[in-house]
Parts: sequence; C-alpha cells; structure tokens
Amino acid sequence: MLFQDINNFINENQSFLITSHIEPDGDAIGSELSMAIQLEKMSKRVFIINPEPVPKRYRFLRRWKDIEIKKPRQNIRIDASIFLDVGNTKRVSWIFDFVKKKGIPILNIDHHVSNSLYGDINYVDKEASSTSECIFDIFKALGIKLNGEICECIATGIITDTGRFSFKNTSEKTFRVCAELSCCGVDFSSLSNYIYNKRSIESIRLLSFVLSTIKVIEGIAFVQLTQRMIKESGAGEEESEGFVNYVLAIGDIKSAVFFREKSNGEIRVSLRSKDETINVNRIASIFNGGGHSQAAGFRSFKSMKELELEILIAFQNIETKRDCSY
Ligand SMILES: [Mn+2]
Repeated sequence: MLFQDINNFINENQSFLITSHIEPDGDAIGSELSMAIQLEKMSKRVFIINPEPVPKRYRFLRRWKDIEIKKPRQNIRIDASIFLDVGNTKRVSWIFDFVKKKGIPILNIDHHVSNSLYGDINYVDKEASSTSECIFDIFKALGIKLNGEICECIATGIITDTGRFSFKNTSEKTFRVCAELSCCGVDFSSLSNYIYNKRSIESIRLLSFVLSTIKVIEGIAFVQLTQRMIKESGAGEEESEGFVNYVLAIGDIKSAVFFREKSNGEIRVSLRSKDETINVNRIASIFNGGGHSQAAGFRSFKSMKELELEILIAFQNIETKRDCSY
C-alpha cells in the first residue's frame, strides 16, 4: 500500500533532502515548505535544496529562507530525498545526478500527467490540482494533524496551481481540501493579496513590454520576453511568472505561447490551452518537454522565429489527428 510505503520511508530515515523544479512556482515552494515543516516536527533533519532561488512573491512565507540553492557539504549525511512537483528529472538540474551518485532513495510526489515515475516510491495523482493537494492527502492518510503554517503553505500551492480556482484542475475535492484549510485558519483573501497584489512597478513595466509583442496566428497568441526587456524594465527575471495567463484573457484564442529568452540564449516556452480538446502536454512532449494537458512547457536553443513555425505545425498536426479520430 502506497501510503504505508510513504509512512515507512519517512519513519525509517532520519535526514532528508527536499527539492523541486527550476523556475519554482507557488506549488513547488508550498509543497516543499509544508513537507519540511512537518518532517522537522517529527524531529527529522531537513535540507531543502532547489536548482533556482525562491521568487520574491513567495518570500512572505516565513520559512522561505530555509530553501538553499547550493550543494550540501560533503560530510553531511542524507538518508533519503523527496522530489516535489517534479514531472521530469531534467527539471531539477544537477540535483538528480547528485542524489543518484550518492545512492539516495527518492520519494516522488507529483501531479503531472507527464511524470516519468523516476522515484523508488512514486505517488503521482494526476487528478490532484497540485502537489500541495497531494501532500494534504498524504498527511491526512497518515493521520498527521496539520498546523496553521503548514496549511498556509499548502493553500499557496493550491491557489497558484489552480490559477485562483479557475483552471480545469480545480475539482470538488480541491474545494473540500480548501474548506478544511480555511477551518485551520488560512485566510485565503490575504494569502491571495500576498501572492498577486504585491508586484513591483518594474515587473508591471516588464509585463507591458511583453504584452506589446502579442500576435495571434490561427487562434494561437504568441508573446515574447527578451533579455533586453528585462534590462530596460529593471525587473528580476523570475518576475515574469504568470504573464502567459494575461494573454489567455483574449476571447478569440484557443491557446497561448510564451517565449522567454534566458541570459544563455536558451528559450523557455510556456504553452497554455483554453480549449479542452487541445492537449498542450502533447505539443510540449514533441519538443522533449511536458506538463499538464492545459499548461505545459519545454526548453530549446532554437530561435523564437524557428520555434514559432515548428509550434504552429505541431498544433496543426495534433488537430488533424484529433479530427481523424472522430
Ligand atoms: Mn504543480
């Protein structure tokens, strides 16, 4: 039984490495902190190590400073690792190799449809709104009583991964979980305020630059962010999280594509679908990426122009395939 395996995994180990994906979002940070706080309550030693720093918008969570981005010292003992919200081990950068080389077992807790089941124990619930919701379910099944701080971290993950309860992954169960979190004292209004209404003026300026690039081709909206825009706006690179969702406000589009140029020239591509019949996880997987059916992404060193063309073709292909199947 899976919950029993997780229970043993936690009980039999004393020190844990917790990690999550590059470009950490609210679900990554929320699930990590909730797990870490609980393990510490159980007198475990915990190291939270991420490939990239915590975005400013999540630094209202009291424990964010516990998240480190450097390799642990050689002499530190780590018995086990927990990968949270990581569909694919490429998304944790050097950390997967580090863990494998040391022979540290992995507990994989996730909700991505594209999860490659790389763990020694895999808890992958594709129906869950978020990894944070998975954590809630696990704690509940193990009879763990949650404190207010843990509830707040879980709520942060659920709010952000459901787009404030508006995406398809928002289920009846998600609301039931949130009702319980609310009973535990989580103030959803002030939490949303911290997450969404504390942007810097620089990040809004950056948003205006990004939105000015918009073009719509065959029902797909394309927007882009360049290194130059980051410099001119004065915003931090991680402050563009969620920009793609603004584009989805256009009524006449079915999908949105957001290109982000990194300082090494790599392009990170975020794909969003408003149309249930268009599965962007399938598009992302063509380019060796992954995610969810309505939100996915991949990385590439090709130019934005080349990628735009290839993505258009990919969309056409999955649409014709769909037509044929009827
Ligand atoms: Mn997630």
